[in-house]
Amino acid sequence: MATEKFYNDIIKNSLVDDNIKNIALKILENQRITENECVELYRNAPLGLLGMLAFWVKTLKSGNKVFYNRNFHIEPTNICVNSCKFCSYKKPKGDNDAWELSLEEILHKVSLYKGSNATEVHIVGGVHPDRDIEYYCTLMREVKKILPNVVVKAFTAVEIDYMVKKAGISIYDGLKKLKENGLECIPGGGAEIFDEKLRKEICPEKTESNVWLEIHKTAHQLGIPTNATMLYGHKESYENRVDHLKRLRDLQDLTGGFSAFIPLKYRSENNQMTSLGEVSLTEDLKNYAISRIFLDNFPHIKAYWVMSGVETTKLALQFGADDIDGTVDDTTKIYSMAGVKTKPVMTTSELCDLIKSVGLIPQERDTFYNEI
Ligand code: V47
Ligand code: SF4
Repeated sequence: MATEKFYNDIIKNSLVDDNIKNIALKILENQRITENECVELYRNAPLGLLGMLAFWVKTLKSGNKVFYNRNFHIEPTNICVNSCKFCSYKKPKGDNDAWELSLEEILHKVSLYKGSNATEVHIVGGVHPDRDIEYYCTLMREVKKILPNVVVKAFTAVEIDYMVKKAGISIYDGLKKLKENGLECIPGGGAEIFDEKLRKEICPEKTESNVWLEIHKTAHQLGIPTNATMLYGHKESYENRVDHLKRLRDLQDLTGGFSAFIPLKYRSENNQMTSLGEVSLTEDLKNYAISRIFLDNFPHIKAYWVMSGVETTKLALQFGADDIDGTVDDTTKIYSMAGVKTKPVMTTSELCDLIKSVGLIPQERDTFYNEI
């Protein structure tokens, strides 16, 4: 292919050291890179080279297209049994900023989308101590009665872990029940960082890494597609990031059930880790690019515009991302409470303009990446 030769010539004639050059040529030839090579890219690869390679990998997977969807978010509650140190969202019961929507309030919000062309509802919240799997099954059934054609993408593995433990049932039985009651896709939250030592430090009560992975594996076995995230830019090392990505790549080799990987930058306002501050835009772009390169078996890398902001999202599309999530249309407090200023709603024409502004082609999709 002419483009491949063009890239090949650039790499061979570039001034980067031989180690990086060899890894780059491997990527260009569509070969999988190792964990050590991945750490080497994080440490020593020039950003421009990473962007070129990640864009090449993205192009092989999705051409010039960038995907978006028509979705809306519902956050039933921010009351949570856990106390993750990076979380600006969780509030104790009775706090002025705490909320717990009743079933009626949630269904009222859902009914506002009748006739709206929305294809997906994303339902995620805190792990509420008084709510159980029956409650969430009822919620999904009622949502489907109101919007039968809208796909229910709901509950992080952390919420699911709590539901099944509370019900005293296995992960398999719990997920089967959720599926029978309307669950069609599981979002990628709660993965944070898999390294056990660091996980204990930043989110001590949270679902353990192996349980998070087991829930996603079981979902895939039941035919429920899922996403995966990684919270980066806090206390993790490059080795921690690579370990996280490797565990995801290994599971994807086994099941093929992940649709998208979503890097989530740690946002620092109003939480117990505020003093850490935030990493730079350079670090964000490096992370998008390396995720795209290393996760060679993930079909999509999502730049979640609500989290990253519009300008970083545009840049992420040059560094391997091929999806920007959707209209979202919500108060999406998880980020606004952590200091993100982006107003969490975009029209489809604004999403398309964002994509076109960097010379790429917008493609509407449904939750399962069928083109619409
Ligand atoms: O798991 C919490 C993260 C996640 C902060 O699957 C924070 O399509 C940054 O997973 N700074 C939930 N991040 C959101 C999520 C998600 C969002 C959009 C789409 C999808 C998808 C998934 O938010 C949590 C946690 O990693 N988070 N606090 C913070 N201060
Ligand atoms: Fe609860 Fe999620 Fe916040 Fe952790 S990140 S405290 S699980 S709402």
